[in-house]
Amino acid sequence: MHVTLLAGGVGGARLAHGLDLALAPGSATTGLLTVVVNVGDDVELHGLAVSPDVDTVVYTLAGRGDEERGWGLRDETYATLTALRELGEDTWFTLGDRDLATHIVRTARLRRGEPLSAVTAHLAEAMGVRARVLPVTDDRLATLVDTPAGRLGFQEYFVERQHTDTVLGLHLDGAEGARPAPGVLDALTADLVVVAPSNPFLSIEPLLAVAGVRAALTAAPGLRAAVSPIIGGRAIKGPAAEILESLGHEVSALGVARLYADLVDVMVIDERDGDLADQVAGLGLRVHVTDTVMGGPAGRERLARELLTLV
Ligand code: FO1
Repeated sequence: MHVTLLAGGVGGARLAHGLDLALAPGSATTGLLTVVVNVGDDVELHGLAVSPDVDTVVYTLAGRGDEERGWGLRDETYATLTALRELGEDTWFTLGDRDLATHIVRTARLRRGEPLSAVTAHLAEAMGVRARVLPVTDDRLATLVDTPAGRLGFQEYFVERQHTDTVLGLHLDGAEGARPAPGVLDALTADLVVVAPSNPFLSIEPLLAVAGVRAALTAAPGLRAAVSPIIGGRAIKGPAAEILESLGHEVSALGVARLYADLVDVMVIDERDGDLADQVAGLGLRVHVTDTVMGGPAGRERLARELLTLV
């Protein structure tokens, strides 16, 4: 079976890990997993090209991610960051020593003219990742966040200011000219395309904004499912609930289902939201109600296996 996951950072990476385990050689359903990842949160720091969502997916699939934080590498040290601080650099973005090696390699290869997709393939292979990890575009695409304090860069909003500003709107800088990276549109012809329980505005919208992606998902020949990132009116992680609210949407799995109603066939909602199932079905969607909280690898694999049975 061919499965494609549209993913942002932490939530996307956890489901990617579950799907990778569920499709592994020797399992009941073997297959190829492609993860198409957001790059709207990419940022240049200390002269280095950092792709946080791409790295979160790669590190998690490699089994090297810091599971507690959800991002970065496990067992990190911070000698370089300390030295940078002593040299007067801003160090609000926590870059570990080993993580910095990733950004050094990425920056060097990009400078030599390699596209981000090729660099990502190299990094994923070097870390022993079986799945194909594709940044949605090799072109520049930057998510900018409009707030009462003005327009902020994504990581300025998310990490430096700890997503405390009210989000009034989003601007996807470069989206008009961004073309899908090689393999992205083809990946949407998979047997199953899953929209991860990532932030619909910060993580999924930048994927859909790349030329041809929304149309390819709308016309996808396989089964399309989305997993709600909102459970019981709250997000597991991050500001999804606050952004739904400030942009005028209902803060619930139903509110998320309304955003995706024209793009997917099945909406997967948590058992705590079972009372919303009829209203979600009323949007013309199939509804699958289950435990969507992915704790450790076993929970991720269980949810992934349930997704595979939807096909
Ligand atoms: N998120 C934080 O909240 N604080 C950080 O200091 C931080 C550092 C960081 C370093 C490398 C990396 O790959 C991700 C990192 N993240 C950090 C997560 C990152 O900001 C993601 O873009 C968001 O979680 C949105 O997906």
